[in-house]
Amino acid sequence: MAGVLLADAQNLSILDPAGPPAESIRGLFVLVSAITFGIFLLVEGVLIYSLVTGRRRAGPGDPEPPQVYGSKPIEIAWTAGPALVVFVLVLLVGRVIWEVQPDPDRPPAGAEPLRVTVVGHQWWWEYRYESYNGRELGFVTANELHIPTGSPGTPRPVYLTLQSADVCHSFWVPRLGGKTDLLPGRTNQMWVQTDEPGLYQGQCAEYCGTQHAHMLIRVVAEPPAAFEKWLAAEAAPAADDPAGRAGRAEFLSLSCVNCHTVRGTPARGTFGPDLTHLMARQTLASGTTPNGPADLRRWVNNPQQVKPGCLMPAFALTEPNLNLAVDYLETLR
Ligand code: HEC
Ligand SMILES: [Cu+2]
Repeated sequence: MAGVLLADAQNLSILDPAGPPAESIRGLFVLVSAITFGIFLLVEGVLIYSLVTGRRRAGPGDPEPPQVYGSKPIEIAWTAGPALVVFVLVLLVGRVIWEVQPDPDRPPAGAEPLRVTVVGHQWWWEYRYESYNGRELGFVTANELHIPTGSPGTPRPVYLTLQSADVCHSFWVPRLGGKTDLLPGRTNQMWVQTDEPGLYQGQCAEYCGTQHAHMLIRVVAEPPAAFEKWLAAEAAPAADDPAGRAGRAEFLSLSCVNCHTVRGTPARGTFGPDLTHLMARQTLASGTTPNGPADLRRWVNNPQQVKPGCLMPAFALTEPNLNLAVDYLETLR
């Protein structure tokens, strides 16, 4: 099963943070758990003590334990105590919100961040690369978010602007940061940052329809030089590979162009993922299945078999036409 295969490297633990916002959240989780566990022990301790000392003794004519009717000190204690606890929790949470929320008036630490607009779609992710280090980017890609890693002393923050094209979604990569919703008609912000290269996985965390469970998030963190290389490759228009010419004519004659963009060709649809550098992605359909020639062919032949209910229909292409279209897609590196 594709799901199992892709779960190989999965580490979705908030207890293993890889950057500052996730560290703040773990700190809060541990502290709040400790406070509430302390309260639990206290309450259970008093309860057990009372049960033991106040229990009915054997033997006839046993006197009842002393009865207490109303007590000002106790009333004050159990009002002030919890109020104080809640007040402390509010302060702790307030500090963490301040730490994980980007504030336009508070410049980021370190270099001018990478800025990406994330648009949630049923059931895939659109990534609009806006700027990096103060440099305009202006290209769109899908489903695999690449970010640069920092190093001690040189943090490389990534600022995400979150929007939705349809219903509510939620962006959650536990090792990088907390859940932030993508809501129609509203723009949210979050930031992530890490010094550790690697693949960070996540999941849409707000039920958004049939294929919500196959709306996986993959964040590839790579050292700045490798990231620059990826940026340059992604920013370029699609390759014009002679091997794909016949396929390209076929692809452009199909309805694919109404939903997909291939930069540098007349295909300018925006309903589905940008396919300009499709083969640079490790997975198809938002982490649903690996990306290789056979998987790609299976997908184009009938996406409904791979991701039932997804918003790309099956086209019943003839064998030769299917081969041509897939040959072309394979040249989009
Ligand atoms: C009605 C709009 C529509 C049309 C027409 C359409 N697609 Fe799609 N396509 C989508 C959507 C939506 C997705 C994302 C599905 C998902 O992951 O849930 C998608 C996904 C894909 C993907 C996977 C992209 C990725 O990054 O995971 C490929 C490849 C693809 N389509 C190829 C094609 C080809 C080839 C055609 C023409 C034969 C085509 N599509 C026609 C809407 C469309
Ligand atoms: Cu979703």
